[in-house]
Amino acid sequence: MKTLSSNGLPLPFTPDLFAPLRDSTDLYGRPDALRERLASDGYLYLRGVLDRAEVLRLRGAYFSLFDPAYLAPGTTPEEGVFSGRVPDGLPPHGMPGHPAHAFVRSRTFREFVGSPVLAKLAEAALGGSAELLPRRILRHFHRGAHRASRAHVDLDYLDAGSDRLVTMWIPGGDCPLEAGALVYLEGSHTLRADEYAPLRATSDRPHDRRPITHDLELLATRLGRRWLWADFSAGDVMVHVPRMVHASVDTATDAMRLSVDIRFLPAGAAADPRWLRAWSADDGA
Ligand SMILES: O=C(O)CCC(=O)C(=O)O
Repeated sequence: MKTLSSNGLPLPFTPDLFAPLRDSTDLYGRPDALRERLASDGYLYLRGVLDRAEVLRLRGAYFSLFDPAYLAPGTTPEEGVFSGRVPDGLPPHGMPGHPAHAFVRSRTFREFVGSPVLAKLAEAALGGSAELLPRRILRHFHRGAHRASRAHVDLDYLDAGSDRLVTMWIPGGDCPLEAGALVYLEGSHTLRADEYAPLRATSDRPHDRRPITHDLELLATRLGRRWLWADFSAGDVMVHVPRMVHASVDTATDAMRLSVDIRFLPAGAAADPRWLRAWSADDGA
């Protein structure tokens, strides 16, 4: 049995705790069917929606912004393989001065997230015209950091606007589970917040009430639900609803984990004002 971890806590990869995501790629291009599936499952797992080469170009453009010492000798920025050494003086991820901060403000990134393919998918998911929120997050983790996203629902971060939003999570390269993939708690979009509220007592960030917990095994066991997973490839797109509980596992591969997450609202719906500015890791949102 393999054991994963999330934020440094062990997470056994067992059938009690894990099950595969349902693949909805066959519904692609059928907006009504996609919307129905999103409502029933809380997520859509769509393979190969984006051009793989375009995603890898984005990956290469990002990793080429770093000191080459960050990348393993003989590898390309597109591969994004960690050398095992974080360059001296690199600011914390996403803070001003870190490449991710400039990258989310770049034309390359703007064009990527502004893809008509994503806009069309958002329209299908929302059932009408959609607007992309300006706060777009680039996440990047490397092996050994023992850092991942804690279990949470997006609504706890976006509760000052309409709840009629959808999130897209886009792996910036191949992202098998061990590379630090996103995992979804099955059927969790139908849970009431008070059903998982007691789990908030077990948190490595007690000062922050938004994450539910960093203990993914505890959450799954207490709620009797499994974490849904996939080995993602460059070009895949996940769509999820704002009450779906999700998290990620620690990166255990040499290839670094890169992803983009973006949110869409129905055109004209009230947007949370914190999401109307470009993302910075210190923006508190
Ligand atoms: O990429 C991650 O680890 C977290 C992403 C996320 O929470 C989201 O897309 O809503």
